Order: sequence, then structure tokens, then C-alpha cells
Amino acid sequence: MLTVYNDQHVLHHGKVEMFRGELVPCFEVPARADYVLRELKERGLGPIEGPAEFDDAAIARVHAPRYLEFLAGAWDEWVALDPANAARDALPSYWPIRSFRSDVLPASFPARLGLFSYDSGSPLTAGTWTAARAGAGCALSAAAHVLRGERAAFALTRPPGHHAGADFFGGYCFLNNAAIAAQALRDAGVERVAVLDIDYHHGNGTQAIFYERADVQFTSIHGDPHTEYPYYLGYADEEGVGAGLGFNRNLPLARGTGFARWREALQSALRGIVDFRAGALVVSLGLDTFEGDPIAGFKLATPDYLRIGEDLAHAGLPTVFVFEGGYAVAEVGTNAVNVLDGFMQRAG
Ligand code: OKP
Ligand code: ZN
Repeated sequence: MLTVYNDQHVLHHGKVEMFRGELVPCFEVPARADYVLRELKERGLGPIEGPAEFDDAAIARVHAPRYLEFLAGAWDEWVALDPANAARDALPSYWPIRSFRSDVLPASFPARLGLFSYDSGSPLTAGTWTAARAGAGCALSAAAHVLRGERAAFALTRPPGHHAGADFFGGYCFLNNAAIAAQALRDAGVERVAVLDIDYHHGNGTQAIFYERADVQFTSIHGDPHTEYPYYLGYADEEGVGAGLGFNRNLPLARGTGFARWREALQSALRGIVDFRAGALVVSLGLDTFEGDPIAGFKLATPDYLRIGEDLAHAGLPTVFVFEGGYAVAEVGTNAVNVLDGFMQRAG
């Protein structure tokens, strides 16, 4: 399987995130991608390339112009507030809650930082835009590879993407790589695209992007938002709206769920994807379902990821894998590559 690797991911390197009144070291660190890259090479999973040149219009198919403009200039604005900010991550402190205005774009940068985000755990750093933009390019190149007739491709990038909406960042995510890949597949003529999100955390950004659409089906298996991040979306009764009604499917599972129960949810998700008659599949590949993950609560074990890959291959679809979460850093490479390896073994 071809991997499209974002070697600029290191430019996004947050120092701290806000957690219960304290600034704590970031969980989403560059070493995550390094471990996956190393495992791919050790196991000889296939060629590893950089992303091809691409047009920013492909990103603007998913994200709002004023949000992209904000992201591209955010670091310079942050440093312009105070030269000492060059040594600090940008984190928001103010948000427009319900009934406040979100149509006005305030002149104040901290006000806009909050307007375009939903948590204080997603530091924006000097290289965030460059890294995230190159990551979107990886997702686009992986999609292009599948459009050329390959069975599958893997976009290996960070920061992750599935929490980013059309005009917001959060959950360590800035550009929604999986949504950008899905939209590119649609724009190249694939009539129905399925996105399957198997990260521990609900893909609230991806859901929001496609919620009113019948041409992109979104399915997510995740920790029950009653107790798990991102809390405010991801419940089973969210089924889409308008033309999108019936094309959004959430399968929340209790914290503590093990592989047998998780796999039943996967089988159910895949039946729904086959019934939808998807022409291509985009997998938001989070590995934070692992039993050793420091910020999540499922109990999947390393060999289980081989089975997941096999089950995904069994759906028989051209598949774009996009790297998302997974914070047990020393194990994330083995677990990620197990999924891809299991997929290729079953796909033949
Ligand atoms: C991103 B992805 C940790 C609190 C949790 C947000 C988690 C974002 C997960 N101290 N903060 O879905 O893996
Ligand atoms: Zn996650």
C-alpha cells in the first residue's frame, strides 16, 4: 500500500494544552508520526512518497474562506499581539456561546481565535498552518492514488483532522483531511462516498461538514459522548438532516468496551456502508481505541488491529486511510500498520 507522508508534520509542535485548570504537555506530539513511519519501513508495507502539488481550491471545497484566511495568518497575528508570544503557543480564552454573535468577525485576534475554535486543548503554533496544509495535500494525493485504480492508500500526517469543521478547529485538528479526501473523491466523479471514523473520539467536524448531504455517508464508532470528548455531538439519534437524513450514523460505546463488542459495531457500520452502495471509503484511522491509550477508554489490543484491517478489506471498496488519533506513542506505529497490513493481506 502506498503511504503519502507529510514530512512537514514536525512544524506543528504544540508545547501545552489546557486541562482542568492546568497547562499540561501536549499528547499530540511529532513522535506519533515518526513511530508509524518507522514501522511502515520496517515491515516494508509499500512505497512512501511526499504529497503532490495541489490547488488550495480543494481545501476550500470543505472549509470556509474566512476560516482559511484566519488560519493562514494566525501565527503572525499572535506574535503581533506581543513579541514574547513567539515563544508561546496560541490558545483561546473566549468563545461565542449560544445566542452570542458569530457573524461578526472581531478585529481582536484573541476574539477571532475563540470564534474559530471550540476548546482550549488545541495549541496553534508557528508551523501549524504549513503542517496542516501539507497534510491536506497528503489526503488529496492518497485520494488521487485510489482514483487511479489502486485498492488503497494511506495519508500519514499530523495534526489530525476529524474534529475540524468547515470553520472551526479543536481536538488537536485544524484541517479535516478525511473530509477533504472524501470531497475530492466526489469531485472526481465517485457518486457516493462513505467516511468511517474509528478513532476513539467522535468525528464531530466530519459529521458537521456532511450532515445535510446524501452523497457522503458518515459513520462513527466512538466513546459515548455522555462521558467522552467531544461531549456535545456523537449521540445515536443524530441521523442527518434534510437531504442528509439517514446518511449519518453514530455508534457510541461505553468507556471500557473491549474488542468483541467493538467489532460487532464495526460489522454493523460496514453493512450500512455496503447498503449505501458506496463507491469509495475514507477511513479516519485513529488508534486511540488501544487499551494503553492515555486519554481514551476502550480496550483493544495490538493483534485486534490486524482483524480490523481484514474486516475493512472485506467491504471490497477502494479505500483511503487517513491517520487521526492514538497517543500511546510507542505502540501507535505497530497498531496503525497492523490495520494496513491486515487490510492488504485480505485484499490480496
Ligand atoms: C483528538 B483525536 C486530554 C483531554 C482530551 C481532547 C482530545 C482530542 C482527541 N487531557 N482533549 O480524536 O484523537
Ligand atoms: Zn481520538
